[in-house]
Amino acid sequence: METPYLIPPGLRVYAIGDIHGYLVPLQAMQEQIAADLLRGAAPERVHIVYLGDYVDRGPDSRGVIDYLISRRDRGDGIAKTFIRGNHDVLFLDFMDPPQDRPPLADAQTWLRWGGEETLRSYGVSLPEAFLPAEFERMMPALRQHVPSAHRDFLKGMRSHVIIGGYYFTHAGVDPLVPLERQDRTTLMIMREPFLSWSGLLEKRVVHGHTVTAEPDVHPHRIGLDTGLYKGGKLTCGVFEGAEVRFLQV
Ligand SMILES: [Mn+2]
Repeated sequence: METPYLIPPGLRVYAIGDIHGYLVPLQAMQEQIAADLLRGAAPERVHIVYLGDYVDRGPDSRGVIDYLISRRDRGDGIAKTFIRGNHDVLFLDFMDPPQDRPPLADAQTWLRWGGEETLRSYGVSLPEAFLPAEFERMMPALRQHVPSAHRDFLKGMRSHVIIGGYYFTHAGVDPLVPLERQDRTTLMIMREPFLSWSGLLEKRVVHGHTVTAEPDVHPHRIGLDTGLYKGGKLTCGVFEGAEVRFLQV
């Protein structure tokens, strides 16, 4: 289908969906990207966008963050953007509860949604029951166990990145609000009416967050969360000019 959305000439973008603490598929995906770059004519410039939800559910959130930091610091000439997912922000908020919200409710939500696995990966022991007193013990314990480089990495995450006709973010956008006025939280949790929107948007949105069996391609959006943590695959969208293709692990 003819698309009005284009990536600027000379640039190839790789966008990687939700990782959720699974280090091995992430490493395999980076190898696939490296191999992909060696096939055919090399692009002038490369940009890798990580779509967020690096932590929770899977067994090695700590290893994933370590690995992403090492990719970021490689000096390989590849631009990288790390988008913030709702899980990554729940993790940050557990360490430093925001002043304007009751911390316990958020903390309980986080632990129920896979935060326990993240705590375990950082060597924080879990109590039998999550009583308020236990939260007060775990929060500073986690702060001690998480290297400052990891916290700096998480604090450096972006809400979105615009590349040509594409808008990359974790969950989606509010289709009733102009792109330049999107709310940061909305970008991390949006489902409807964005997912079922009919018609085009200012830019084509590339996102994760909502699991589908295969890459979810529509005129206004492309979903790349193929449910790695539920036994599905890790998906990477490859964008060049008007072309879109996929790598999977
Ligand atoms: Mn998410």
